[in-house]
Amino acid sequence: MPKVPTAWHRAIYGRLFLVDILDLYDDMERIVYLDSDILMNQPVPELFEMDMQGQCIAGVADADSYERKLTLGMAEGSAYINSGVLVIDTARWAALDASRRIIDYINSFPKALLYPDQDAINYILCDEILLLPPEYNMMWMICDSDIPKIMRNIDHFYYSAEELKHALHHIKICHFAGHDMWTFYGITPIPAKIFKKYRNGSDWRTEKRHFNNVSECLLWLMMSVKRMIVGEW
Ligand SMILES: [Mn+2]
Repeated sequence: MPKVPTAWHRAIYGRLFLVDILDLYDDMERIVYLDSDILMNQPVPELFEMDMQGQCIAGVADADSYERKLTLGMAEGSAYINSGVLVIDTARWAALDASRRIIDYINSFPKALLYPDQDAINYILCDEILLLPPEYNMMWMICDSDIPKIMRNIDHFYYSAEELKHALHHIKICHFAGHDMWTFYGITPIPAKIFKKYRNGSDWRTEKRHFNNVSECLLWLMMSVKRMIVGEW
């Protein structure tokens, strides 16, 4: 098991062992991995059927990709994807010995990696990544109707303004990365709406909001003020 930086739980490494574990039980050609902080807004059978074009994994470009590639010394044109939604070609993964190489990379890195599993997956499989359209992993930080602002925030090599706009209105998978969805309902309006839609249809619709610490509470208060200024969502 690789070392675990304090900000994370060792469960982040579970995705690295899926091919090895699941292959023991079945002859699986493809795995679709989903984080626990995502909401499925539409069925996605196409992820199991699409042409992987010979690549090992598919995913959506991460919001921090530009900075992470610089830090890891990756080529500017490489894809750097978020590891919360991954489509894995199991045969290719096994042929590349990906689990072992990714873990070795994490352990050999002198300092703790910021996003250990994600950084290592991208570094080791940099030539083996197929980009998915952004609607397959809409992270709250790019769920903003201000498209030029999003374009400044994410790596401009990946998606056009038209693709981002389309994704915003056709979200298939919504990812509440970095914040508990049940505390913040998403920082931005669109994820908040999606979260409320599913919460209101569930047994937890009357559940009260709870905070893990004072800073979460302060952040929520600041957001509430912003909501009062820009309008309720
Ligand atoms: Mn996540």
